[in-house]
Amino acid sequence: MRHAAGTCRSLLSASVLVMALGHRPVLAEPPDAAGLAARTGAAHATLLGKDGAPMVLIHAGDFMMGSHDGEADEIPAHRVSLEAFYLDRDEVTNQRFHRFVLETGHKTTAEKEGKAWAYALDNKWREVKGATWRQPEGNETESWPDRDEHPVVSVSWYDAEAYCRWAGKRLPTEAEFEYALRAGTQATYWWGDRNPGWRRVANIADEAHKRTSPDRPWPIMSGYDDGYARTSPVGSFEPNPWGLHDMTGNVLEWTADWYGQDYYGRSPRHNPTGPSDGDAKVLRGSSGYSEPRNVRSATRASASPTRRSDNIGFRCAKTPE
Ligand SMILES: [Ca+2]
Ligand SMILES: [Ca+2]
Repeated sequence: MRHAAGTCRSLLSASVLVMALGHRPVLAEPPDAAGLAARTGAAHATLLGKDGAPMVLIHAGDFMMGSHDGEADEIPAHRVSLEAFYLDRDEVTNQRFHRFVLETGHKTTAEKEGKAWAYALDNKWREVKGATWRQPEGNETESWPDRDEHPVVSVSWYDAEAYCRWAGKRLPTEAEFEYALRAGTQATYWWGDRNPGWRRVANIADEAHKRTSPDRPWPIMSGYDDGYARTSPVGSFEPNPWGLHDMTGNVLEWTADWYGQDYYGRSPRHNPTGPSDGDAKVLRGSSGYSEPRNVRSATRASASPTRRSDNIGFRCAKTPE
């Protein structure tokens, strides 16, 4: 396992400490959660979106984005400053997405085209006929009932963007996602540089995944057992230092930005929003199928905005009014 941010960590320790002390996330809860609202600041409760999902206020600040020694598209590590924003505490669930579909009649890309990608039990990625957010594996791979609290998957970027717009929100930018994922940390992962061991920090490719897919061709976080071979209910794991769940792992998440492999070399310092156009949108945060190297905080992924598969979901952001 490589430690992508090791060299810059010591140089940045002072500023990271300042950032950590200066960022006290405020959890915005529904008005009926009066006790919690009173403790954390009731003024933020009105900023909830139409979907009622709890949002965390991420304070303005700056951080080092990318890495010095990761993949080519993560270089150079560069300082980025951001305005404050709200971010959903959790990935959008099937239950919330269902309500959106009932209210709007939205048809997902997978439903319109009759197929989606899934990781089948024979350790192969394939396009599965009939696979949609309602049945991410179609009839070809394992399925189980009662996924209301699991993250919605098999949704394209267009589906994710439509949901966030309906909810009065927007997709986070790539920079916002990495800032919120790192939550003041500069280590390889938000929990540190090492295998999490006994700590339950994220649903990633682990011993549970290996048990159901023993022939999988890529490495797992050896010895770490999060208990889930595929998706897990949102919020099943320890939150990161800013109170956000599943920023690492469970499902990859769509961001607003177009993907540019060399974008970090020309990114503006303040509120970067990605290239003006492109062929692929940025996915961040890794999934339950992700090997250790791809679980790193700096890891970038991308896909066509029409891509949908059983390891891709999203959460929404909102600009304070
Ligand atoms: Ca797992
Ligand atoms: Ca995630």
